[in-house]
Amino acid sequence: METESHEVIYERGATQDSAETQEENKALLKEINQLCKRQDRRKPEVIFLLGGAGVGKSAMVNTLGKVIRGKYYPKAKTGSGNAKSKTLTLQWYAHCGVEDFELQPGVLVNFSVLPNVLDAPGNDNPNANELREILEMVFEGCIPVGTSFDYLRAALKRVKASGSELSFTSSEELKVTKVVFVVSCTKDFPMQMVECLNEVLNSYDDKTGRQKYNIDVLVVITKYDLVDGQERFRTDRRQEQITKEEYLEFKNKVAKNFSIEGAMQDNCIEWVSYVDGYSEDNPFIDNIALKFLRQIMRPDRSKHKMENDPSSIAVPSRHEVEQRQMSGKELTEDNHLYKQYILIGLVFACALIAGTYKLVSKPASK
Ligand SMILES: Nc1nc2c(ncn2[C@@H]2O[C@H](COP(=O)(O)OP(=O)(O)OP(=O)(O)O)[C@@H](O)[C@H]2O)c(=O)[nH]1
Ligand SMILES: [Mg+2]
Repeated sequence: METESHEVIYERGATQDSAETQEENKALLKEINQLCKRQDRRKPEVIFLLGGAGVGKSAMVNTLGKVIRGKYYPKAKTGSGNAKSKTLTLQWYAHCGVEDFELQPGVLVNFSVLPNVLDAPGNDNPNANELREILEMVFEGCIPVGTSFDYLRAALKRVKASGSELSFTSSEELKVTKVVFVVSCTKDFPMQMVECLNEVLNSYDDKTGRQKYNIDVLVVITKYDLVDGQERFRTDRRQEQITKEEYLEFKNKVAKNFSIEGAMQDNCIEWVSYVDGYSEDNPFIDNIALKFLRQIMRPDRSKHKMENDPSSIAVPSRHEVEQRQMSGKELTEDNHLYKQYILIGLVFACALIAGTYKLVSKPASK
């Protein structure tokens, strides 16, 4: 009897929550629509999903598409979640994979500025140098969509062995503006990947002294439904679940390694995806994805707004410094020569004066 009444209370609570969340979701969609219409939003963000294999990057793309179009229609292939990557090539999902004919009429007016998403294969044990090079190439928009990552890694090894460099051209459209670092709370924290990302993002231009990339990072912790007590999401719970304590420990690692302690709300999102077989409408999942879109599209998320400021500290490049040192050396060498010539000239002049004096003074003494 007692159990029955508990269930009734839980159900009622869940329904009330769900209705409220549905209302909130409608308001969120309106807000995103306003963000799309802003004068200063001329171009879509380019989001790069970075993370290990099977953490749920492709499932994220499908979930974003679902909340925009209103229907779950998976375009990105998802895997089994084990170490072998399901996504094999660099994938591009313009406007989160949504086409304008799929939109519900009147919901999003200026949808062409919704983020474009780059999804790549995950790698749990990356070679640090290789990952740094690949990240730089992705950020600069140098890897054509569809490129196999196995091919890319092999090509990098080949050129390194031959002492040459890969030649590539950069595409403005593909240049990354935001990195979404995807970590699954059911997997180990990818410490090495975070270090590589930080190294690349902190690198600076030799000429201007500015950071090379104006890229903002947002962390997404996926598979939050697998944490004890998160039944409202009702997704694929056949996977290994974790306790609240284990989750908190993982979340602390995220905060520490990304240095976002005290600013978690703005920089980290607890995420649940729609997945194949568990794609029935769930306002709680929609709510997470809509809040993510709002966060990504917020105009104040830009890392530094001075990117168009032409002024910079005038520091000579290493080449220029070497040239200056060379010419300085030549100057001092020239100086030495010059002094030597004067000295020799003086000696000659003295000898000449002495000789003339002797000549002049001889007859006088006779
Ligand atoms: N329970 C649960 N399962 C999820 C979630 N997101 C993804 N999955 C499952 O995790 C597995 C891997 O998901 P993918 O989206 O293919 O992962 P990925 O990061 O794209 O992996 P690669 O492309 O292989 O690098 C699939 O079986 C998904 O169904 C989630 O939020 N909750
Ligand atoms: Mg994938």
